[in-house]
Amino acid sequence: MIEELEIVLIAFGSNENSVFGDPAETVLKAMKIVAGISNSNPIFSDFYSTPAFPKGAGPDFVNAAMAITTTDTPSAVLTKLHEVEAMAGRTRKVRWGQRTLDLDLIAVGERILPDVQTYTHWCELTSEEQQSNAPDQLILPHPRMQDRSFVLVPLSDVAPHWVHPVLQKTVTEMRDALPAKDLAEVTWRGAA
Ligand code: PH2
Ligand code: MG
Ligand code: MG
Repeated sequence: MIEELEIVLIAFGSNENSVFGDPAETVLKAMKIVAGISNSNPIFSDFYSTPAFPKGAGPDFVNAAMAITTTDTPSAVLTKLHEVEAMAGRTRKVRWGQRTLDLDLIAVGERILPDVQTYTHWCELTSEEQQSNAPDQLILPHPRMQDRSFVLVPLSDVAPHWVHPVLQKTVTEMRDALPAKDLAEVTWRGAA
């Protein structure tokens, strides 16, 4: 049987030094490790500086993204990403607090997980509800990807034409639909 290679979109963020170095060194090292799990040539985004969300939540982040391919299940990929976070010394303390390394699984191919109803529930939470509720299962695509310039700007380097399976928009279209002030806050800081 020929297993299907699926595209995996991953977002990287750091706003605290880790055992890998400063935030940019931490993200780069993590990207190189993640590249090792790809079944084909991994694609690296450029690096961006972004103000912490929510406002005032800590130092600026370095954000980046990657597209890899895999035959692994989404949960196997997530386990690997958690292992890389642990290698960087990540401890899960405060949600949305300062973090040495955050790897977010944004999408796996066209998959909608666990199902459209659950996806839609998480997608439609108000911003207040989002602060106090975190899903205990993997939701794909990432329910907040369409709102976040620090995800969509790097992602548009690596997968501009990927189409969101529920919203039916490309990464570029989602990025360009964001408020101009959100996009202006994302500053290019160089190639990986
Ligand atoms: N990640 C968060 C919370 N806030 N802000 C920015 N700018 N970049 C991030 O990657 C980020 C954030 C939770 O993972
Ligand atoms: Mg995150
Ligand atoms: Mg995360």
